[in-house]
Amino acid sequence: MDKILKIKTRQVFDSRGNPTIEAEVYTKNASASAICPSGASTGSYEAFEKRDKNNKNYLGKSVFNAVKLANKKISAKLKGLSVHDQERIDALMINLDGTRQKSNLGANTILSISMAAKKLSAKLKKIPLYKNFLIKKNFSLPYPLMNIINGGAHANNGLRIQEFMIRPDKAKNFSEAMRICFVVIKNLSKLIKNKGLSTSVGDEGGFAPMISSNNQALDLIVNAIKKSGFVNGKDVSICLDVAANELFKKKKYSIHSKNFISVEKSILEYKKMIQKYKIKSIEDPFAENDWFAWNKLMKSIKKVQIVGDDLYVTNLERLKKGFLNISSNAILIKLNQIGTVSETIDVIKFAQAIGFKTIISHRSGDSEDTFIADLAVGTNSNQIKTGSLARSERVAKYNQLIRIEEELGKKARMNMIH
Ligand code: 2PG
Ligand code: MG
Repeated sequence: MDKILKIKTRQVFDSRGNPTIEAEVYTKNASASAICPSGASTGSYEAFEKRDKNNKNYLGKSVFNAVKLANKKISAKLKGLSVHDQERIDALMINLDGTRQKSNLGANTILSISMAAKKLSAKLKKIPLYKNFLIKKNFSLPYPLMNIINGGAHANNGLRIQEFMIRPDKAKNFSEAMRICFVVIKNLSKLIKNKGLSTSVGDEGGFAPMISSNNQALDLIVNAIKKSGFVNGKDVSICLDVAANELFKKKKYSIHSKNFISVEKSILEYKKMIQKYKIKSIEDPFAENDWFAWNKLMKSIKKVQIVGDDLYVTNLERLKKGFLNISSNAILIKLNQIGTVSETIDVIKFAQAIGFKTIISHRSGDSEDTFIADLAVGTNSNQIKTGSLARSERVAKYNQLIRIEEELGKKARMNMIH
């Protein structure tokens, strides 16, 4: 048995320059480490992120208390457990925390250890990480959802919708998926430059030009797709993350312009947008508690992937509620929304059993850790959302998927998109 000897954690920094926690799990002869990501447009049902609110030196953002708890309390608790018994490791940390949203120990503290344990288990079994999840053979690669124009909380350009993404539906393999996105992004860059706008990027590596109308962003992307020789809606599809929590006030939404309008009117606007731009996927079209609006949208449109992110926060209870309410047909999966690898796997299993597409996702504050690339392959997840082809913390995940595809060789195939 490969017994856990100790846990060592430290404060490191994420891609936005904010402190985050890195955990290292040790057995006698080996160790593995993992870094916890952090979101900006967070759902209110997400698990708690522990930070030192009173530490002025780091403007309340340091994680030294979490580090202390992990190195002493959690380390002592996990000592002697088999590193391969992920469920036990996670259950012990959940019990030690004892709260609904992991507010004692912090989901960031717990998750970094949970992920590091999973990695160490794979290392000791001498298998790649992706082979240490649900799928044991017939692996498939996810379609990338590349966030090529950033708005909302991830940029300061005034764009209302947070993420304008492309998905290379035509790609027969992952390398081809990357090539298609690469070409579209390079053409988009030229188009933005030609308009005299800046090609600087937002938090997730997508361009963040100073434009404020959704349609302007969508027109740019449609033109980039065309210029690249691809057909919008066929070879390449446009997908959105509205992050509507941020655009919601008094039962009304300001998704399509600065004006707040009703759910019914917002749905009409969505319909126009879907038709005009052939949009194939919309994440968080409405706010996290507006179950009525989600259901209404599901009833009003067909053949569009509706993705719950802040709605579900990778939480099994909320997913069950959404399923009964017919709220969406896909779920975004973020490990740190729930706080352990085991709970994340449970949610993925349930989602797949009810026929939902699972989309593994980064956070807007992320790191060089590529855990989610392996998670996507190892759970047969349909898509992965991990930013644009810019900023190393985003590109690192794509590069890991390229390595996995290479390693799988002839056995590698793409997941089913439809
Ligand atoms: C989202 C995510 C990731 P954040 O809303 O889907 O793109 O953003 O990490 O800021 O919540
Ligand atoms: Mg989202």
